[in-house]
Amino acid sequence: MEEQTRTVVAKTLARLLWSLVLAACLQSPVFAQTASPSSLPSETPATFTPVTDSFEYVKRDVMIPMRDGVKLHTVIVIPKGAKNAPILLTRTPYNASAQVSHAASSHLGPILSGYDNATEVIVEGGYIRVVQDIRGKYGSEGDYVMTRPLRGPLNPTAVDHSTDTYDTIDWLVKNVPESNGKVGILGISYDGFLPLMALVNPHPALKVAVPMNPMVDGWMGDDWFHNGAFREQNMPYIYEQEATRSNDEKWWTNHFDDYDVYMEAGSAGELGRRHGLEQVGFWRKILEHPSYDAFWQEQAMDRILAAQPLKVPVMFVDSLWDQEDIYGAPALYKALKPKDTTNDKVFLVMGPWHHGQEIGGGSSLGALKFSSDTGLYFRKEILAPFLAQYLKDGAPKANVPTVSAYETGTNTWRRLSAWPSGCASGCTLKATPLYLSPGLKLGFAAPKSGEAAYDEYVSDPAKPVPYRRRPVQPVGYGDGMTWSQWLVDDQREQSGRGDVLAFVSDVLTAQVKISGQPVANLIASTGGTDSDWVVKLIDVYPDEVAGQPAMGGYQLMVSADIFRGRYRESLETPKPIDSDKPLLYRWILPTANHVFLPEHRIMVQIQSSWFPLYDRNPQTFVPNIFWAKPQDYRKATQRIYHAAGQASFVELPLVSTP
Ligand code: PG9
Repeated sequence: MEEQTRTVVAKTLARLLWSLVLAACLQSPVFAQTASPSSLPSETPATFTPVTDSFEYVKRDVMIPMRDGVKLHTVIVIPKGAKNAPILLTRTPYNASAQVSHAASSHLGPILSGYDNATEVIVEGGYIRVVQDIRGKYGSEGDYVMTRPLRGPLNPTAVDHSTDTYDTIDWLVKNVPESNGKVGILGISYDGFLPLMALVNPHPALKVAVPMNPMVDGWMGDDWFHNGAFREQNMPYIYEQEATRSNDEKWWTNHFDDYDVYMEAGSAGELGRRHGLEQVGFWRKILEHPSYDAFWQEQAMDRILAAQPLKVPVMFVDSLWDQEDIYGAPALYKALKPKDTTNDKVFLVMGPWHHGQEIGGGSSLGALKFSSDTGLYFRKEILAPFLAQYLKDGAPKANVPTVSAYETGTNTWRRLSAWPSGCASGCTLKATPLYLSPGLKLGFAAPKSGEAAYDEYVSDPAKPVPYRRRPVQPVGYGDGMTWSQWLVDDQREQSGRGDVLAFVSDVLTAQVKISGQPVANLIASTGGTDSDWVVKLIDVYPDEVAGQPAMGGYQLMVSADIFRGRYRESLETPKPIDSDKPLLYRWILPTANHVFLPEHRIMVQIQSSWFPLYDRNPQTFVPNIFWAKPQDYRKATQRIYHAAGQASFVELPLVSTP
């Protein structure tokens, strides 16, 4: 028994000892780590520092304070070893970091290639590249307002883009020791509107500005409306731009064909309602301001800048087939050139491009082929020397004319001293009516009495004329997207429709050259009480084109626009139209610099919808088309008059050479 007791006691002690050893082991760090699978240490360091010694640039991310305390996120890319280098600034709502990190590369070129970066100009020029998020977007603090108006009635705060640019430039010249203290600002579209704001009370270090395809007047002819017709395919832009700071919320769709998306909802207001778009401020402002009231007039940049002293040399860049901002650049030139009494501050470039194409390949646009890379020509021969003249210490005066205008049709750059001027010397420019005539003819002879007075068509809002071949893609860029080419689409599709009138000239025996803005002058009646009118000036190619079979019979729009009939008497105050009464509708079409070649014909197409880029006019007068009800949309018989005393025509800016 004694023996047994001893054994039990020994076993109990041994067990106790073992438990103590085990407990001690479990508490030891080594044991604890291997025993718990959830505590496997992360292989990612708390912070990672890339090794960039071999890079040809240094990138600094900074937050620059504005006068109201808001800090704006700014990326500064400095070529390594730079000394006395000028700064090229772009301010953007489209993500500054993305604009300077297009590729993961140690070289400058790849990281800067992309939207808004005229890459070779920046890299070869040795510029310090600065890109800044505007207030309220991406990495910047503050509130976002769409194309934030200047301080004043539309902006009661103490800050706007002119003050933000001023404060930014002030900081840059004091805090970037590698710079020579000279700053240029450039950008495309929204980023082209922002350099316009920089010209209001400019910082003394701002030496030059290049607004490319700038948004200037959102109602007259840029992004939001054209002559009162609403560009509803831009609703997704407003949604994504304003729903969140970083454009994370994406517009949703339920059809492959945008034609169906916009038909299904009825009015633009209803489509917005179905997407919850009234939550965003700019959409509410659009709904409240369908007409050209003070809201639009007071933020039109051509009006604003015409009232400012001209201090900084500026080059406006226009794309002749700009599918987004076709109005802005020529309007700015027209408003500012008369103030340039020394003829050394206001310059204009017009190229055969879509929106922003000048910073990319410019050898073709859609089916059109130009015989050289017009984008490269712009960057190398115009933009680079122009920027250098004002920004680089000791650079020579650039050999850049006041106006560099690409002439489409002949595919030639023209160096001009003014715009519109037709040619460098020895030619005349005269507004000349090209008349619509009976039998769907077009010519320079005015209509005679006794001929048929009009042609007519039925415009049915239930079957609006598609502005391009269906299925209609949404607005967008990237693989497979052709939005940027729509202005050069073949118009044959439309000229064959019963609700489109196509007036055509005889085959030309001599060239017809136009330089400037054609004017649509329609005498028309509608069976409704409101109506849209679309006039398209078209170059019809010969039936067969040597070397370019696909261009045989091509119908190329050269200048075209829409006019909302309710604004016939006043752009500010819409009025119902008297039904079936021939009335004058006159509006200015976009700029062209085109030669209709011999063997070609000229065509004018007229229709009453351009859908779904533009919202449908219900053809019944309602106070606000955004809220038109399904029963308001009615068919109407449209008549286009071409009688003596009731002549309809397109006034061409015709160039004649002796
Ligand atoms: N066309 C675009 C835009 C400009 C200004 C306001 C809204 C949109 C753009 O390409 O930036």
